Amino acid sequence: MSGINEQPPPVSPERPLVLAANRLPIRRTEDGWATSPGGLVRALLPIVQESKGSWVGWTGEADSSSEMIHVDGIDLHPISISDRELERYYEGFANDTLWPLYHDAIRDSGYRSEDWDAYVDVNRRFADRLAEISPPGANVWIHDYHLQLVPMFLRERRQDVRIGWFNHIPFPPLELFQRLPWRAEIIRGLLGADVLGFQRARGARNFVAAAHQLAGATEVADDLVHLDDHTVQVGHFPISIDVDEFELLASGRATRQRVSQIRTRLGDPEVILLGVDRLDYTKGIGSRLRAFGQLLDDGRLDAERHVLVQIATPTRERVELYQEERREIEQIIGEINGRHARLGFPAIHYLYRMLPVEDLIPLYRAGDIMLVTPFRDGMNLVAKEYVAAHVDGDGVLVLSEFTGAADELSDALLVNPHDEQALQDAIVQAVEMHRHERRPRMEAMRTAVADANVGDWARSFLDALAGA
Ligand code: GDG
Repeated sequence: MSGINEQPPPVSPERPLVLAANRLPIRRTEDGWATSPGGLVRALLPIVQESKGSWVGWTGEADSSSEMIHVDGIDLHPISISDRELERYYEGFANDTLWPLYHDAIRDSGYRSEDWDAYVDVNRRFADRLAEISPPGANVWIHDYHLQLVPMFLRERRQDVRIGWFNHIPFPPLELFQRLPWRAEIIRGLLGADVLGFQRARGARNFVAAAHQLAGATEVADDLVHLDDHTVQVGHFPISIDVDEFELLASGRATRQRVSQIRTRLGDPEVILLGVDRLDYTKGIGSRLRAFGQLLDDGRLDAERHVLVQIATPTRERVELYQEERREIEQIIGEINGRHARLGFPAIHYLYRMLPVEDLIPLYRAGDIMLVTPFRDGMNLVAKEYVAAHVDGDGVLVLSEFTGAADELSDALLVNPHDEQALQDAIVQAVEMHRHERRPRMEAMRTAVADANVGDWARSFLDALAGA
């Protein structure tokens, strides 16, 4: 986390940082609660701790108590959400309406007014809690598409706090966004903020166009929009990972030993191809598997020499579209293994579970080729983690053009995942790439990732907020 301590902090005990996100950064343990791991949490927790701030969010359990929890030196304020509200606000409006729409409508969205009503109620509950617990003059930083009405609701109650909002997922072009029956309400909700942050410049541009068209906001300067005596800064702040942490974990002796164990267990193939994703239909897992299967069918790859490891992390398992996606992926894997596996040696090694990070990092290092092929992705941290973990300076990243990461990682093999032939050709190109080409590409990507740490990302957003 270089960068955080080099200049005066944009937040301080006089102007503490209050965070709001759908989920609190905690998980239940035998003795109570512990903070959950992850680069974002590790980057933000020290800033909250040092500024004596707090965090507002849902515990992950329905109808949980809203009594404050104190963990690792910070105050956590749980928002109680009922099972019915989870169905409507979270699984319904956030994940069945907004998620597909914001990811290029690659699945149809459901538009149900009872889901919208629950979204409004839960957003108001977040804003009320923030209004109650935020110290005078606090910096309030709201995260993601679950909470787009919170900026407006909070501004109605507290004009003394600075309000920032960051979108972890894409913000769609106007032609898609305007399908949403509650489009103007969402735009007005967001315009309650002082700073609106997006992963990519095009997300910021899409928002400005929607704010102009749907709410009559005017663009008064390059990154400033104005509505009803209030000016909002709109910018892009590409998120990153804790690069030092990944490099450190990837360089250890234990990791090197695990890498050679993995190769042996996989039957010492010439090339290990790897996919690591939440099992989400936006991630393009099925297309990638089909491309690999077709290459085996056509003899362009050979299951004895080339194996694919696919880690799929369970996610949103109660949502029907996710259940369907899982069935489809498992069927494709079954068919490919049925045709190409040998006894004891599947062509595709598939794990449907969340691995501990100590197991994930050796896999990244063992992966000669990383396949990151979403149809649309706000950023995609897996791509950056793979690059950071390749301290050996080798490895090839096949990366979808439709990820935020493609803006920074132009030395990856960039591919259009909708184009089956292009996807197959990119995989073959990665397999055949000579080390004289692989190494300079990886070096350029490692420089790009090392130049922007998650701490720098947090700092740049908070600097913008402090200047608002
Ligand atoms: C959203 C946006 C944006 C995955 N499997 C395991 C595991 N993971 C970790 C990875 C990575 C994270 O999960 C996934 O992050 P992504 O960025 O790839 O994707 P989303 O979950 O969709 O995240 C995305 C992000 O927010 C941040 O703004 O980049 O665009 O959609 O960190 O390492 N971790 C462990 N075991 C696993 O099996 N330990």
